[in-house]
Amino acid sequence: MLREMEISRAIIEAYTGELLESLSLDVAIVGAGPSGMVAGYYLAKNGAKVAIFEKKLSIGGGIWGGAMGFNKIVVQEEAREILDEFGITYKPFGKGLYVADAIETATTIASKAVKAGVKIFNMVEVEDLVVKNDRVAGIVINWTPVLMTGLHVDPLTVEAKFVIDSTGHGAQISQHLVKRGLIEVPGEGPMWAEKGEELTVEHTREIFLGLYVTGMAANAIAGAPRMGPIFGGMFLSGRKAAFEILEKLR
Ligand code: 48F
Repeated sequence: MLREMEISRAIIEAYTGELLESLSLDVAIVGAGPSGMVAGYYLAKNGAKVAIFEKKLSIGGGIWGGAMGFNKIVVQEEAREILDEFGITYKPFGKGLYVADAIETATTIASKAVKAGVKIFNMVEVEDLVVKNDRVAGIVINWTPVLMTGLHVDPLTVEAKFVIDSTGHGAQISQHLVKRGLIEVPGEGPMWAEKGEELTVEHTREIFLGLYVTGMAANAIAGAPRMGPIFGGMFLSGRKAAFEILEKLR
């Protein structure tokens, strides 16, 4: 017999079990865009306890639309090995550029990350950071619809040894330290693809004890140029953050 109550119980038990299990993490990643999911994959694959919190219903961030809705992305030679690691198909285009399908890229990275052990909590917005003794020690979470509707509902907290701000262009998580006068975020500069790609990886780092930045958030922190629909820098940035954090966790 199909009992509605049993369906509800299955969902609630499975979800709350994973949420309880994720209340204390090695790494809490904020944002399920390319840099966050790639970081999560390498962290989980190498034994870290990691979860991604994504405010939207869908994962993938800026991957889906390619550019202007042409759902293809470009990846440069330096990051080809990451496409290979994930098993994403691509075609060469000119010298040192590869074109991949945006839908295949988003779904494959997400699938590999989840199968590596990353828990993804979608529809959960990170609204603040926990900071103790001058170190980021966790995240403050709430349901996205609660924040969208402006309901006065207090949040919950997840503790983490490291937090990664992978929230893209606005570096939304780092902004919580800006408003407390703890760091400065100049915001990203105008388009310059080559420089932007290079600087994204260079500026992927721990900007405050316990807080890493990846992808476009790393650009915003550094005032580096935006680069449009080329994604190699996002992938390399996620991988760099993962390996630096793994080293520190050891
Ligand atoms: O913007 P996004 O894709 O981040 P990224 O990894 O990649 C940037 C590229 O997609 C593209 C580009 C490069 O060529 O310019 O834009 O830097 O993904 C960021 C994710 O973070 C989520 C947001 O919904 C998106 O899916 N996000 C943002 N703020 C929060 C959040 C928050 N406060 N809590 C939870 N998720």
